[in-house]
Amino acid sequence: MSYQTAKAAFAEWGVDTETALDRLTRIPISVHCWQGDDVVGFEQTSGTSGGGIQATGNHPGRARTPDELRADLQFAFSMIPGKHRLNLHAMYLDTDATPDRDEIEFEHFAPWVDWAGQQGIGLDFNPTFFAHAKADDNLTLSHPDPGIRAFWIEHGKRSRDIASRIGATLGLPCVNNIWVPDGYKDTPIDRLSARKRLETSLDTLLADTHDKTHMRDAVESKLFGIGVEACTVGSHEFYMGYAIRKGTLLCLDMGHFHPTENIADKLSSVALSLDEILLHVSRPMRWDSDHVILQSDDILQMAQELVSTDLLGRTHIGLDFFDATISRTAAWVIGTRNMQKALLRALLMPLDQLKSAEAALDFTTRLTMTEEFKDMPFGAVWTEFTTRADMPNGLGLIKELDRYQTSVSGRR
Ligand code: RNT
Ligand code: ZN
Repeated sequence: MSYQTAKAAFAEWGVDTETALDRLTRIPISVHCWQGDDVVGFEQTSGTSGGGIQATGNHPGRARTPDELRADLQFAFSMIPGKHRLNLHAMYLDTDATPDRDEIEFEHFAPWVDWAGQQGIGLDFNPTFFAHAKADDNLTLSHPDPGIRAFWIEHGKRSRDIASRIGATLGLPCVNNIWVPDGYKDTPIDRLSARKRLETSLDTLLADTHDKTHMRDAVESKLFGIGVEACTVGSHEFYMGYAIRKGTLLCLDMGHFHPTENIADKLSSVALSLDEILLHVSRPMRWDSDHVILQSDDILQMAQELVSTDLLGRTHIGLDFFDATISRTAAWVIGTRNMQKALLRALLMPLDQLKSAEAALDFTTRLTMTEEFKDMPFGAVWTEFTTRADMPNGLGLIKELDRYQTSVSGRR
């Protein structure tokens, strides 16, 4: 179907496809660096990611250096319409120096900032509280040993300084997201003390004031992880209370809740108590497996909530998935484009009519509309979006993804 025909079909429902396309172009998505190298990073040490995070698979072409990762990202961004962001983790430093986590400085990330400036994209940042000898107990900021806590507090402070300078240099606010793996494999006897230690460490770490136009703090909760099945110190309740009391952003990772929970449903509730939200859009399969996101109901509902609740202006959309069984660059492109497709579908919904039906308790019309709308020509509008950005679709996309993967894996 041609775009013009699709446009007319949506217009019949009172939906303007041009407005939707225009809004979609202006929604930045924070693409996570760690899909490109299986969450390994560029510290001069070996070892696995730890903290219950694990990328599985051995597909050829893992980025082994910052230059390779940047080349892969550049390719991925060239297949994703719009201007987006890169989400960097502290362990992805680019330097010949070998600073420990409590020694990192802005200079160690300068090549990333230069590159982002050249690309005209913003950066987000994350302290790395895993994949380190001092995190081997799966305890960092809540460790009973004050020396270990101090080490991680210093890492967190430095990460905030770096994130602030990144934001100031690029002229775009940098979200600095704190996730710690802290927890217990078996049932702890004193959960409260662990949570008090985490709270005190966070208070110290976040004590310095930073300009919000340069950097915003976020905290990420989790239900459980491999090795910390019995108790996660930074649970949802812990961080929801913390973020509300301290005025940080709350990060909702879609893999960090019970599988039957609807994460989209949480947005409007937390939005009443928080200024801004960070999302880690992910696809958990039975557990926090971080599969590449699809146009699944979970993602479509999340996008619909963002649009219908008018939360796009104060939600930072970050991605968090990693699959090493397929082309890593393709994973980025497919996942990010799926997030955009979900947003496009939401932007094309006749929301005013749906809201009116709901307000009138006319649930029959509401259901008829949502189900009839599933047959609308969303694909033709998406094709128009990519064509205007001079980017391929379908067979053309497969060819491009394959061409890059083949040349990359041949090279490495
Ligand atoms: C882990 C969290 C966290 C990480 C990244 C690498 O369960 O989701 O966000 O995936 O920091
Ligand atoms: Zn996450």
